[in-house]
Amino acid sequence: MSVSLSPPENEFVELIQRADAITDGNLVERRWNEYMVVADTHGYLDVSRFVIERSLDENLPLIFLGDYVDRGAQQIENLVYLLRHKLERPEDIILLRGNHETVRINHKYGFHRELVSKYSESAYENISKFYNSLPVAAVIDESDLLVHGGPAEGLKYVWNIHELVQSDPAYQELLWNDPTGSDPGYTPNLYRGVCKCYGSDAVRRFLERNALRRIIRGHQCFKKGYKWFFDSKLLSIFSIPGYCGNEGKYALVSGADIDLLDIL
Ligand SMILES: [Mn+2]
Repeated sequence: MSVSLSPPENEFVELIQRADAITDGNLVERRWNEYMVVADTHGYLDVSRFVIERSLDENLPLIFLGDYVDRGAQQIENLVYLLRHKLERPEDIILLRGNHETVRINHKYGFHRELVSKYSESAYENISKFYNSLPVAAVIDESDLLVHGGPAEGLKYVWNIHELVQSDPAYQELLWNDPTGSDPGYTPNLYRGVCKCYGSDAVRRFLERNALRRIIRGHQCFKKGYKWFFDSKLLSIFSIPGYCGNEGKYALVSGADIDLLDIL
């Protein structure tokens, strides 16, 4: 696509409204045997380009785990790029919501400032409405749960995600929670100051109750660009290389197998 990634305000707002109108709902389900998973991109357009081009070359569907804006140098461009591709391939691209797809966090980490300096406050109002239409989780092939943060303490069954609204604690925890090796259940997330940490028992019980195989999530930077937890029941991925002196990875999932591959 050669169209500008920095369109005039009316075109930008129209793009957001078109993306809002094709919402996948809170929980997306797909029957994919082979697919790509990409974690945080945070305004790093090169990362998004790399994986979208790879998915086109290999004719694979792909799912992004959220956090498209804040922090990086090309936040508007990254969002525009991803939404254009989502509109071109609505069935084959899933954009989940991350904790940075929220108004409060955009005010703190830069996207609100970038957007209103280029466009206007009313353009940003379209964004905040659009965020609420993004799915918070996906179940692929009735086996894998994909989510930005991880399982939530109050969430018993995956299908309960359909009924959640943004203000529900479980909805927030899906976006914010982190894994921990130090306690098997749910504990306060002292590092973030919000939401919870989940341990091995919390994950095992959630997977068993929902007859799922594993969880794939983003939200945290690890040196190798990924980290396995809890006997390979949970995979954490980070896709921006060099963000914290780390490698950037995406996952290529093929049935029960997962390959972790370099970005850029
Ligand atoms: Mn995050």
